[in-house]
Amino acid sequence: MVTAITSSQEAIDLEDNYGAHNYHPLPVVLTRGEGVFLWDVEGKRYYDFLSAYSAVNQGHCHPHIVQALIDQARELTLTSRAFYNDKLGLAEKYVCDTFGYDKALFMNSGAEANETAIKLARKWGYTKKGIEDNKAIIVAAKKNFHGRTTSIISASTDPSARKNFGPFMPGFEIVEYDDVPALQKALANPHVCGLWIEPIQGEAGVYVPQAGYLKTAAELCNQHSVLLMMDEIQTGIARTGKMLASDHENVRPDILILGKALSGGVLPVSVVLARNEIMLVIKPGEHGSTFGGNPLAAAVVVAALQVVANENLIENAARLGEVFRARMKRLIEKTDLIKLVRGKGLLNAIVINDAPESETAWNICLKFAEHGLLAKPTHGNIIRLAPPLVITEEQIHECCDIIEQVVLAYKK
Ligand code: IF1
Repeated sequence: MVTAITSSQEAIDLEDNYGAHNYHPLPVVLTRGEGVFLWDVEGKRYYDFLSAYSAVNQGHCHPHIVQALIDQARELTLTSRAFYNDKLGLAEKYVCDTFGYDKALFMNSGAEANETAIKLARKWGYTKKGIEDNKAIIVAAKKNFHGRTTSIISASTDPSARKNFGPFMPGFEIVEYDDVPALQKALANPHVCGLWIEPIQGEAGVYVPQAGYLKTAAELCNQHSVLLMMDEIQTGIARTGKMLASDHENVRPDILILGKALSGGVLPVSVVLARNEIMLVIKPGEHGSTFGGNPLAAAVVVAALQVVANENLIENAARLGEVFRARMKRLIEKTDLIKLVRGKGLLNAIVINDAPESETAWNICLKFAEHGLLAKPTHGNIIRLAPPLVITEEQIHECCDIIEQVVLAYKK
């Protein structure tokens, strides 16, 4: 009976033999994390340039967050919402004050928060906008990523997310992202209750819409009495150099959806925020979750958001994002392996100059790992580069040196 892992290969074999094959990880087995660093079971240290898809913006195992977790775990972890607990209200107030909303509804995964937003928008559509029964439509964007549930993938345009998983949920209309005329047309339909978008499309390869798109989308929603449902699960909590990516255009979504870094990565917590007139359409018994709003999560959320404020993570992401993109732009002048760099704050991607289906991005990531930096390719030969926001300027330069060294030495 194996009780502890002694080599990377052993861990890889175990996962391969006993785990479902729903992922294709880089061949690195991690055992410890601290701040911007991860260590594998052989003791090699890496810079983390994925941050668990932006869930560990505060850095791995942040002491303030871990302390809150331990303290609360000793007191009370779960009661269900059949009863009140003495931590949930504090966390609800904290997130409402932080993001400027009246009400919060806590769930666990990002997918669940998006499901919650869909139910909220539909019920608002029927009870407030007066949409005919079962006719509500939510407008979503091409190349979106909102999670893995059967309803959510019904709005996906990614064949690998959908193929053989039908039949699909009706009630979604898909429009081109970053396309104002398409929005004007779609939102004019009186059956539309919500526009459901990401302010920057993460999975699509950190695709940043043109300046003004979000602002115009918000105005069109207002004009047509449609709720703007913003999925900031990946872009929120300081990642893009503002608390929310929507803040870059001073847009206030009607329904704000957060997850990932809301807990600093120590446990799954998501939340949906809205004004009273929207949130209060859901009545007791109509929505919920066994674990949603548990006191352990509530204590962790407050600590995780305190770290964002105490350690100036917004300013750090904004400033170091500029440094990072400037370094990448200089690198692009020295190589034709990279086509472009794009992103905001510390959510960035480099686009590799090769066929989307080629293995170049994957092979470059293997080389990055050899040189002590972990990143993962996304669709279409794009590498997302998103370190924890606690990274220092000196460390950013060291990481840019690694990226530069690997890219300039790379032979196709
Ligand atoms: C996986 C991507 C990132 C998200 C947005 C909702 C969710 C996500 C904007 C769902 C989750 C993750 C999930 C992870 C891969 C990852 C991802 F490459 F698929 F697109 F981050 F870039 N909205 N994104 O990005 O949240 O239910 O997972 O908590 O393997 O599915 P969840």
